[in-house]
Amino acid sequence: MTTQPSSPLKFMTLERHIIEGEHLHPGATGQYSALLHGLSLAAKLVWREVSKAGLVNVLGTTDRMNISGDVVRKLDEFADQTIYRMMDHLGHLCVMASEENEDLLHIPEAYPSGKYVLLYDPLDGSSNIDANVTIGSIFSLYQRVTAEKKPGLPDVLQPGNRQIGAGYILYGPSLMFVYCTGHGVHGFTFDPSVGEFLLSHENIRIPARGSIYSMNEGNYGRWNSGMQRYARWLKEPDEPTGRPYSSRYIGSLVADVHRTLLYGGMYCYPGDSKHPDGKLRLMYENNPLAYIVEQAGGGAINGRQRILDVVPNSLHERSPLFIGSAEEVKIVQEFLEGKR
Ligand code: AFP
Repeated sequence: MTTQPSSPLKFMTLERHIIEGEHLHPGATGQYSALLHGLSLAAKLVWREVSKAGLVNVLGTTDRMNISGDVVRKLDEFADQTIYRMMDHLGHLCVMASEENEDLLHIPEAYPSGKYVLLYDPLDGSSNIDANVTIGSIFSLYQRVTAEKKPGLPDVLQPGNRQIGAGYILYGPSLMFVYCTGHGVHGFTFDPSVGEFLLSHENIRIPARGSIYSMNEGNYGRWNSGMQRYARWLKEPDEPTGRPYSSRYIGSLVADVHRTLLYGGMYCYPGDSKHPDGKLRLMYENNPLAYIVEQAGGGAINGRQRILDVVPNSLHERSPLFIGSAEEVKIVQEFLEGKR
């Protein structure tokens, strides 16, 4: 007996999804789509290397420190160069900036320059690499704002609310590409048997509330009193509010935020007495993730204001981050403002 599927099977590749997205913008030239396509190709190349970690000589550190004072690992360097080389010759970018490089990354003169700007964190959570824990790449896209021949800092130092797209790639048990161009947040899982990213998480919406919190509580003693009160509140038993919450902390921001996006809850990286602005980078980590989480119905603040409204002063500036379910962000904000 043959059985007919009750509804036709729909396989949506990332490529087709990007093109369908382009059709929502009459007059689109395809340049923006080409950028997303380039990034998805870079993801596969980085994944190829990450998935061999442990077998070939890609684990461990280089002898360099990056601008943030972190030791550069071999895979950091590989991911950084792979993304740059994949994107530099497409003709759609005018400039790039990467968490691993102190200065702007200009497009070589031999290649045409375009109207878009790319910021990226090539390998977030890289201190987890050697333990085979999920890591990721994060990217953020802007439109060029300067008119001079050579693009400059103003093109890159734009507030997060000017992003025209953002996404991340997760190198975990499977390879995932999650992106948003202002029309919902969509997740694609790589199917190695066909070599394609296939739509697996359509229109992700973050639950309005959650019962998981994620923070490095080793820093508790250096937090301000509002943050300490909040951390204690999360652990107090209280049935009506679902407390105590569960604690989960991977230590790869991109993976912690991905879990928060799917399950709901709260991720916090506050400033403390030693590092008043925390550890995370506004341009490469906080802005793209805030854009995605907000587009999925959640929120992201730095304790004083919405992350996306912060006007950046420098390429590598750090900022506290409180990101997650809309209701949970309101609660933490009340603690930080001393209202609880
Ligand atoms: P790396 O990419 O240098 O490993 O930075 C990772 C990170 O910025 C973020 O992904 C983690 O959530 C955070 O640092 C972990 O840092 P702590 O050790 O302070 O919790």
